[in-house]
Amino acid sequence: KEHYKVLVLGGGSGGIAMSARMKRKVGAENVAVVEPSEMHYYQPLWTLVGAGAKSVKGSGRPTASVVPSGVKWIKSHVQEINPDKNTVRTGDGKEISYKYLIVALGLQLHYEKIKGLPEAFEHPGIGSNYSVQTVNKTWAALQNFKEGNAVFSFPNTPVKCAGAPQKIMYLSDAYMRKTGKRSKANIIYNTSLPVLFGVKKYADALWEIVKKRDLQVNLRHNLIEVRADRREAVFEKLDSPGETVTVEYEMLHVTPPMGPPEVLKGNPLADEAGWLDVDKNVLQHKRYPNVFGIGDCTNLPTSKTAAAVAGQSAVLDRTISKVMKNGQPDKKYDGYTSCPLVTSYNTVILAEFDYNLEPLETFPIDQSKERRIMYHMKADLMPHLYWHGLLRGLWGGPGPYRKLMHLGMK
Ligand code: FAD
Ligand code: UQ1
Repeated sequence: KEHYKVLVLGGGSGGIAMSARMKRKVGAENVAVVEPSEMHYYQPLWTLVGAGAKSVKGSGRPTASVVPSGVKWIKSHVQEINPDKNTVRTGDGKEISYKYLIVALGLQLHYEKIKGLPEAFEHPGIGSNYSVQTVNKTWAALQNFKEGNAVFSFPNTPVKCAGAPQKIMYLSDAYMRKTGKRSKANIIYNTSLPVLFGVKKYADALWEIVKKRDLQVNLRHNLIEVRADRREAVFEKLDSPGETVTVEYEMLHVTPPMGPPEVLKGNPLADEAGWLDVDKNVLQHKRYPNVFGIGDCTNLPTSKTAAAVAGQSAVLDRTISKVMKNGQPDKKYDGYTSCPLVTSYNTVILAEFDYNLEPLETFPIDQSKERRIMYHMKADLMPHLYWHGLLRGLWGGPGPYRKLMHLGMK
């Protein structure tokens, strides 16, 4: 039976960042990561891929190239976790034991929970930036748009990067203005949420943009069915049970319902809803002290993003150090998360906030204003920070820099 001092489940943003950090701590030969995918994707780029500003090819690199050298890559999926025995079973029947376990399994997309999906993606006019298979279909739908409704959905579940469903709307609006089609388009954002964005400061700025650009926002509208042959999308009105509205579309962007990874559901490591049950301050499991969690698979009450993963990786690194030395974890995660709200092909509102939904801005300027410099950060700087910083365990979020940049300022 294989044994590792540190076993990491999932080789996405959080799993690779922690593999790199654990390699430094305990040596590469004592670390393994279980990940079935041949390719690792920088998902934040897909917002720009869907709008034709970047290529999907540029968003992926072979998993083999991001697993830190010397760390064992177990190319299989986790089938079962047994935290009472400190073992994990993989899809190919292997049993692996561990001393410390880091769970970084991400979340699952549930296109199939919308009637008519995923088959509808075979038809024109429908796309989704949330998966590598469908992101180019967004760009195709946008380019082929002639006239009619362009509809954007937001599901009735937790999602990753809660800004992404509306970023593609702003980009589509900008594209249609550029190509002279805007006057023939109705742009509609149907969201399950009761708000446009969870943090008031940024929501206020976004409502201004929505008004100025004549974008129609319908709150508490949840996509339940796509009739691709008739180009119809059906929404349920969450505040009037039983009532639905059917919208004809020329273009439809779907943000799918999302949920916890299948292996966690019903597992002793999961909470009632199926998310990994961790302490929100130190990221240690609430009942199994040798188990830790990071990223989208956890029940941390903050917005699920790679920026949050960065902040969490620095805290978790410290927590594990303490636990390995039989000490008390001390460094606390403040819920830091960030969402670069792309509002056109050259502007971004850089939302950054914490557990209390209070803005926690890195730069000493008002980040709720649309800015070109922030677009460059998102499109040109962030990918490098991701591949060379976060994934190598060298980027723990902007916390330390924020303090520097605000020196001498309130
Ligand atoms: P992931 O990176 O998704 O990794 C999970 C890994 O677990 C995957 O590699 C998967 O293959 C693996 N896995 C799943 N099941 C199993 C199993 N049973 N066994 C083994 N392995 C398994 N974040 C930002 O900070 N800024 C942004 O601008 C931004 N924009 C986004 C735009 C889009 C369109 C999308 C889709 C996401 C965006 N994000 C953004 C969110 C960000 O990509 C995620 O929050 C981040 O990748 C989460 O990291 P993770 O490690 O928790 O999950
Ligand atoms: C960030 O750290 C990060 O992860 C690498 C992102 O994901 C792509 C982000 O989008 C953002 C905004 C951050 C935060 C970084 C700075 C410099 C504010």
